[in-house]
Amino acid sequence: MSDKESHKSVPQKLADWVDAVAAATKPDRTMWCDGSDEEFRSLVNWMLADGTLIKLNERTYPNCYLHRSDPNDVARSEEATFMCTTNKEDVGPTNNWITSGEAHAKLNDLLDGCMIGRTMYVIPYLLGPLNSPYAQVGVELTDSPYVVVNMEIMTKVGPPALEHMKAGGFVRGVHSIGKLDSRNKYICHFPDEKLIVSLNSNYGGNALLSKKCHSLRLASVMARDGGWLAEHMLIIGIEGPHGTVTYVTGAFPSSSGKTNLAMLKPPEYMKGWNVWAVSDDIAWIHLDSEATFRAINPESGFFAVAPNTSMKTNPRIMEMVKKNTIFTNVAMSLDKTPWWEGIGEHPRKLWDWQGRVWTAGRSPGSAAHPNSRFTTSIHQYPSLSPEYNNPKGVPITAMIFGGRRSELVPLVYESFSWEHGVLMGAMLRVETTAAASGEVGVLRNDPMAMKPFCGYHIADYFNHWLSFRSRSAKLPKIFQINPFRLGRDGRFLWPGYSHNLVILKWIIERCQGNAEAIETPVGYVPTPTSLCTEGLGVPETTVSELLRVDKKAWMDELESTWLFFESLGDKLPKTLEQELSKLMDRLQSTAP
Ligand code: GTP
Ligand code: SPV
Ligand code: MN
Repeated sequence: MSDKESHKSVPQKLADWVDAVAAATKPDRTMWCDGSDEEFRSLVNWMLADGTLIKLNERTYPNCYLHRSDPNDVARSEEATFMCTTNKEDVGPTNNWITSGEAHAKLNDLLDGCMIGRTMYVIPYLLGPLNSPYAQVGVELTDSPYVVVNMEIMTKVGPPALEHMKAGGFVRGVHSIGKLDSRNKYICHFPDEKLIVSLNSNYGGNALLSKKCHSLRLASVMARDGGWLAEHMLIIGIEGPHGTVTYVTGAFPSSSGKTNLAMLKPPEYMKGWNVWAVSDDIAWIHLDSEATFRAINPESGFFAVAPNTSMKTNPRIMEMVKKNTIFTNVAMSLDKTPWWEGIGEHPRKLWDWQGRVWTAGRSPGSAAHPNSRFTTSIHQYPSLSPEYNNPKGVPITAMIFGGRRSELVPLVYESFSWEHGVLMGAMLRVETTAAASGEVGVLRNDPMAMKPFCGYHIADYFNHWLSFRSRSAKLPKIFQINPFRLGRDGRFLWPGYSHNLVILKWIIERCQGNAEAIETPVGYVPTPTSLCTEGLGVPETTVSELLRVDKKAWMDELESTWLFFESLGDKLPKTLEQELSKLMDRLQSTAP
C-alpha cells in the first residue's frame, strides 16, 4: 500500500478521477492498494485493533476473522438499489429508477466530506483470468478497510489490474460507509458512465462493488451491447467415470444452492464422478469464433452463505473455510470457533452474531444471522477446475435454471428448444431468501435469477437471450431443477447437496443422448429408472412425487406468468408469448 506520490505512473484519467473524488469526500489521506499479503496483514491488524475484526481460534481456524455488521446492514438492499439513466424505459419495471441528473445531485450532497477523518483506499481490481479478452478492470474507492480485505479475496487487486488497464477503460466505483444511515442508503448504477456510487452500507453485495454492481448490473448492459451474457450463474465441470468433463452453468437466485452445487462432493455411490468448480455465483459468457458458448468466472473468491454448511451437507466447504477466511455475522463459541445453525453439535453457550451471550434452548432467534457468510479465496478450494484460469473460458453444454419452490416444479426437466428454455428462465418464480432484506419465503418472479441484477429492461433482456438462436448452432440445452420440494410434513422430499449429482448425471446423459425421458406438457421429465436413485434411500413413491407434473397447479402458474409478462408492456418478445401459448395448449390438451 502506498500514498499518492508514488503513483505518478498510473493513467492520468485514473489519477484525475481519484483526485476529484478525494476533493469531494475529503479523506485525511488516500492509500493505493497493491493487493500484497503485507497490505492485507496490516489492514487486518488495524481492524483487530479497532474492533472491526475479531481474531478466531488460531488452533481450529488459523488466520480467520469474524466481522459483525451493524444489525441493520446484513443483506443486500434491493429497495435502495437504483439504475440511473435518462429514461425509465431503459431500466424497465423490474428496476428502481432515478434520472442520472437527480441521482448525481443527491449523491453529491451525501458525498461532500463523507470521508473526513478517514482513509480513502484506491482498489484497482481485475475481473476474470489474466490475459483474457473477456477480463475487465474496475477501480473501487472506499473508506472501508473491511471492503478492501474482502475485495482482495474476491478479485485480483493491484498490478494485474493496472497492467490490464493499459489496454482499455475501467469501471469506476465510489463507496462510503457514511454514517450507515439507512434513510440515505443508495446503491446507484450509471451504465452510461460505467459508474457505481454506494453509500451508507458496508454489506457484501452493496459494498463490494466488483460483485453484483459491476459483474452483473453494469456488465449485463455491456453484454447486451456487446452480444454476450453476464449471468448470476455458477459454472462447473462434471467429470464422468470415463474422464470426460462436461461444463454446465446454473442460475439460481440468491441463497438457493449455487455455491453448494459448485462445490458438490460426489456421494459414495457415485464412484468415478467429480464436480470441478469454475464459479459459484457469476458467469460471463461469450460466443467464441466457432459460436461455442464460453464461460469465465470474473471472481477470484467466494462470498457465500454459512448456515446449514456442515461436514454432512458439504465437507469440501467446511475444509476450505478452516483457514484464511473472513466470517461475517456468524456466531462464535466461547473458545472463538465460528458457529452457525446446521453446523452440527450445539455448544450450550455462544456469542451470537451481534456479540450477545446466547444460550441453547433459552435465547430467542438464531445465533448466527441467516445470511451470515464467509469470504475465502477460490484457490483454497480443493476441487477447483484446472480450467478456472483459462483465458478463453470453458465450453458450455447445458444451462440450468432453478430456485426454491416448495411445490410445483419437478426435481429436473428439460426444455424442448432454446426458445422454450428461455421461457423457462423468464417464468422463474421462486421463494425469497435472507440474502436480501425483506420477507423470506415469498414467491416472486425472478427471471433467470436476475431480477435484482439485470441492469436494463427485462423484456429487452429476454430478447437478447432469444437472439442467440440465430447466432450459434451450438446452443446449450436448457434445464430446470428444484431440489427444494417439501413434503406434507414440511421437510425436503429430496436429500439435496451431494445427491444433486444424480440430477446432474441425468442432465449430462440427456446432452449425450443417453438418458430416457417422458414428454410432458412442461418438458422432458426423467423416467424414474433413468434417474439413478438406487443409492439414495429415497422411496420410489417420493421419486414419483418429485417428478410429477400437476396440470391444475401449472395452469395457475401460467396465470401468474401472463400477469408478469403483461406488466412488462409491449417490449415483451412475441416469441415468448407464443411459447407461453404453446405451453398452455399442451397443458390444456392433456388429461388432468
Ligand atoms: P448466494 O451466495 O446468495 O448467491 O447463494 P447460493 O445460491 O450460492 O446458495 P448456497 O449454495 O450458499 O445455499 C444457500 C442455502 O441453501 C445454504 O443454507 C445451503 O446449505 C442450502 N442448500 C444448498 N443446496 C441445498 C440443497 O440441495 N438442499 C437443501 N435442502 N438446502 C440446500
Ligand atoms: C447474492 O445475494 O446473490 C450474493 C451475496 O451472492 S451478495 O454479494 O450480497 O450479492
Ligand atoms: Mn449470489
